[in-house]
Amino acid sequence: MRNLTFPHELVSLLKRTSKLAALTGAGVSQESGLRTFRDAQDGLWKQYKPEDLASPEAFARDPKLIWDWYAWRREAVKGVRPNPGHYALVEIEKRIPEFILITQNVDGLHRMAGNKNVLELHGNIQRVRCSDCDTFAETWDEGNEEVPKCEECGGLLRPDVVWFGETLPRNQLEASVEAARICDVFFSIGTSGVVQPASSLAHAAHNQGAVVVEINAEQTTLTPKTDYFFQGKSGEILPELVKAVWDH
Ligand code: BV8
Ligand code: ZN
Repeated sequence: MRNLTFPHELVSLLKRTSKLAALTGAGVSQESGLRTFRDAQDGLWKQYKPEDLASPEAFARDPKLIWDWYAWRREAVKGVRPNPGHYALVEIEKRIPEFILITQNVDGLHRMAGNKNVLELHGNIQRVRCSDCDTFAETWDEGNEEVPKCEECGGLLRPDVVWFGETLPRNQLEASVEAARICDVFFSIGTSGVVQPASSLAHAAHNQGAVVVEINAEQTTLTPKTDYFFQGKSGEILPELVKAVWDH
């Protein structure tokens, strides 16, 4: 791993900042072996675009297809572990008093790695709820031919994620808008910045004068507005940054 050097003023800013917000996307989980949202489809699912499956319309049209897609993705998540990028964010939470981790990811890997203050803007694929009465299901019969039903009301079970066209959980969204408004430093990590309203958070932070740092494998529409852009893998860059700021 090349020895990354970080601009001195960024290192000293991170040493003294108390309010840091980080927004993460699928790129942070890529090195855990989870394909990013845009290239998540393979095998049976290759023929579908994720946006066409992750919607209430798709679920209404073919509940079993959508249920099976999420069952396949739950299995994929079961097999993966947090990577060094996730663990670096746990280190950052330990060292920065008012750190908040806002994630678009539904894989639960940030909490698994040990982050406590996590806002899951798009839900969590491991949680399953009733599509009618919102009761959470702890267990369900995965194996049979049709979509499992709610024990309370008989409604169809669904993953507890936010589909395209659905509103984000109010309290998570409000807390993340507030975090973007008051932070001194805003990190955007492993996200293409395509999906709204999550992607508006970095712009809001920039507009209120926060220092914006982007870590991503490719440039994005946010890049021109950032104060620092590190191109590469978050699982390599974040641990190096933690070392440069806090470990010596
Ligand atoms: C809503 C859960 C409306 C489901 C997801 C305003 C403007 C424009 C559009 C809209 C808007 N408001 C609403 C919309 C429509 C829509 C939208 O944004 N569409 C997009 C396609 C344009 N938004 C919505 O529908 C949202 N709802 O706003 O409600 C409303 C309002 C009022 C009343 C009623 C309704 C809901 C959006 C949530 C959708 N659900 N997930 C599921 O997962 O199945 S979003 C889904 O896509 C993922 O969860 C993920 O969050 C997102 C993908 O984005 P990324 O995380 O950025 O992933 P991506 O693959 O794109 O990028 C990865 C990046 O990482 C890449 O840049 C890559 O280079 C980089 N990378 C790869 N490897 C690495 C790496 N970087 C570093 N290291 C590496 N190793
Ligand atoms: Zn129900």
